[in-house]
Amino acid sequence: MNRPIRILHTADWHLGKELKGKDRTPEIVQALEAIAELAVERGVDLVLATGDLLDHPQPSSAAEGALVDFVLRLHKEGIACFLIAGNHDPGERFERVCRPLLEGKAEVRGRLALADEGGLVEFHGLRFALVPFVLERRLVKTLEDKGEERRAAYGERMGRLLAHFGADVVLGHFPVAGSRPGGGEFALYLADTYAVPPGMLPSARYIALGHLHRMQEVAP
Ligand SMILES: [Mn+2]
Repeated sequence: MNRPIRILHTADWHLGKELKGKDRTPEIVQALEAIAELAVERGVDLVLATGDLLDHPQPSSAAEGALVDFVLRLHKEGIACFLIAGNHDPGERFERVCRPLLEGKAEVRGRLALADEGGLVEFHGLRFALVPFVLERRLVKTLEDKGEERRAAYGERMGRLLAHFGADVVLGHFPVAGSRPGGGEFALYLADTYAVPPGMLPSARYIALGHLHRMQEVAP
C-alpha cells in the first residue's frame, strides 16, 4: 500500500439493549449499516470496534447476528476489522465462538493476551495491541491495598500492561481519569477506581478507546 492506511474507530454499540422494554437492536443495526457505508465511501482499510458491542453477557441471536453481519459486510468490501470485548460483552463467548467463526475475516479478542500470546497483531507494518476489558481484580488484590492505593495501583499496572505491547495503535476499553461519562453506562465501572491517569497512557500513535459514551479530549 503506497498511501497511509485509513482507520475507522467505533465502540459501544450495545446491540441488544432495551429501553423501557423495547429492543433497540433494529435502530443499532441501521447505525451499523451507516458506519459500513461510510467505511466503503471513505476507502477505509481497517475498522476498530473497541468493546461493549453487545449489551448482555447472554446475547440474543439477533444481537450477535448483527455483529457477525457487520464483519461479513466489511470483509466483502475488503475491509479488515479488529474487535475487543468490553465489560458488557461475553468475553469468553467472543474468544470461543466469535473468534474461530470470524477467523480470516476479523481479529477478535475476548480475553486478555500479552504481546507474545496473540495480543499484538500486525497490519500493514503497524503493530496493534488488542486489549479487552480487564477486571480490576485481575490487576489488584482487593485485600492488599485500600482506596487511594488501590486506585493508584490499578492505573500504574494498567499503564505498564499497555506499555509492554510497544504498539503503534492500542485498542482498549477503559476510562481515562478525569473523563466525563455520557449516558447509559454502568455506574459500577465508572468510579475513578478503574481509570488510567492520562500520564500513564502508553506512547502510541493512536489509542482507540471504548467505554465512555461521549467524544472528548482526555489528554493532549
Ligand atoms: Mn463499557
